[in-house]
Amino acid sequence: MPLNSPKSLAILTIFILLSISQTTTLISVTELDESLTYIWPLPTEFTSGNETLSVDPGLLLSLSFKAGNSYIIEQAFERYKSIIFKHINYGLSVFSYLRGRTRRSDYDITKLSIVVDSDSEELQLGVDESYALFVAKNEGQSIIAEATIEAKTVYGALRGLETFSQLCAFDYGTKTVQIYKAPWYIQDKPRFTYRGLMLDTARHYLPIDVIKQIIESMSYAKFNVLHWHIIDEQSFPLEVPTYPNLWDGAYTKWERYTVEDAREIVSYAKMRGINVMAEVDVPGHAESWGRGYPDLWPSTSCREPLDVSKNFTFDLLSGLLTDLRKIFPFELFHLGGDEVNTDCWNSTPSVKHWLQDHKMTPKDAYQYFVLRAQEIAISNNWTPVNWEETFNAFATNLNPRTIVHNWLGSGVCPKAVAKGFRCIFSNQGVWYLDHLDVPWDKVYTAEPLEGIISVSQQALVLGGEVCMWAETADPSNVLQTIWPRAAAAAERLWSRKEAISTGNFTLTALPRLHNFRCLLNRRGIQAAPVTNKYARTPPI
Ligand code: CP6
Repeated sequence: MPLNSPKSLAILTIFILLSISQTTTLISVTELDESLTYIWPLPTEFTSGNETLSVDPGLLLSLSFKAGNSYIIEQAFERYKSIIFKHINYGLSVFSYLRGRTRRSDYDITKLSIVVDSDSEELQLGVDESYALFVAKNEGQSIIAEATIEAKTVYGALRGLETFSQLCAFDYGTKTVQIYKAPWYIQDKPRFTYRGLMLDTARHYLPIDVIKQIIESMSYAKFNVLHWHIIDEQSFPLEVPTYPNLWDGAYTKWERYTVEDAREIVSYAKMRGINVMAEVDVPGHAESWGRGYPDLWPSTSCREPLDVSKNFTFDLLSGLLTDLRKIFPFELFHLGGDEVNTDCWNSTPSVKHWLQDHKMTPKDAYQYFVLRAQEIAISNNWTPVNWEETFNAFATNLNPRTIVHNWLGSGVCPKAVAKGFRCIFSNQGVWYLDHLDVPWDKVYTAEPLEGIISVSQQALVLGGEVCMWAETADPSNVLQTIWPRAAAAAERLWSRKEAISTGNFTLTALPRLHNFRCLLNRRGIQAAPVTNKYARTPPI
């Protein structure tokens, strides 16, 4: 083939373009304090050494899984490989290889072994997320060093992969990936089973790609539940096949999720070990439902709470939840129940008569609505979660399986667990991410078990959740608002209390969080600076 033929020119052009696109973008390196361990959240137990091991960019996966292949692990391995070796120039390594510079034998670690006990890929609350990770030299063997992840489930293996990726550092001098401070022996498991982040897609619509980016970033901090507050009074962005006018309540027809979109989010999250808990907030916060079905409004001047007096309201709720059941396999379902202002039930004649006929006060009707909604959720084989007002108003009548979701201050979890209910901690004073004035250390020092002394009652606190209410957040700022403060909560929820609660946070946690924020940036997540007080000191 002559060198000036169109074909060879095309090949040459492609090669040049590839080489240019391989030019690495370098992000400034911060000095690391050798005495700290830069894994976020901090593992339960670990020891490290002072060796440096290089990692082969052609790293191989050796998976031992009872069920044979695991698509979840294979895909995760590929994702992490592209994160770890992001700066490795494959385009030129073909030539380096021919020159004999990057043979496998040049690297210490050429293979990652993952051993998983269980043959199930079922993802539910309480799935075993523990793992052990070893990275050590193998004296006198043909393999120079070994990296091994052992886990009970594929989801434990995913957590181990994340930790492994955080050990890998790109060395800007040699342009290779290195693991410092080897040998590593890590045994890790979460402190709490429920580690959530709430997204509100009703105040501002979030496109699927943004939601996926948030889910991907959640997995970096080992979160395991995405609480999707889909609908609220302002908009109803979800397709509901049985009641096809409901999504008339979306802002526009472009700002909507089809059933397929929602399924895609659930499966994208599952691939990262994250459950999706959907929320349908009733009977308050539901004005938008009536745009498609005005009968749900008590009257045109009273549009929420939903009309408690009509059978249609509960028929629709039942149809809606039955449709959602086919999308959301997670065992928990959030029924809201917060901020219900019943005044307008009393001021709407038809509803007022209904209340009188049934000898109900507006508060009784609020309870009646919440309990009927719970029955519908339970008949769909869901465990109901409700905001704390429901517990505060009629605790003993709630279904005993109810999980109480805290938000008003820190008082309710101690009371709920004393009555035998399970609880999720989301104190708005510390874990509402839209409160921009809450500094990272206030997020970090929030303690879900505060005020609960009995060990058996402590066990009823499933964990906690940071909430990203979206009145003032949309795709332009949502990631910056979530990160890095959500990471502070993530370490509180994952790591042992004793390991992170002692010492001077400015010395022990802040540099590590700063480093994790930098990791998010390197991985393409627009996390904001940790604090405007942590300016870098100029070199002397
Ligand atoms: N929307 C819904 C909200 C809030 C709640 N529920 C909320 C209330 C107070 C603050 C932040 C958010 N915007 N549906 C409360 C659970 Cl400060």
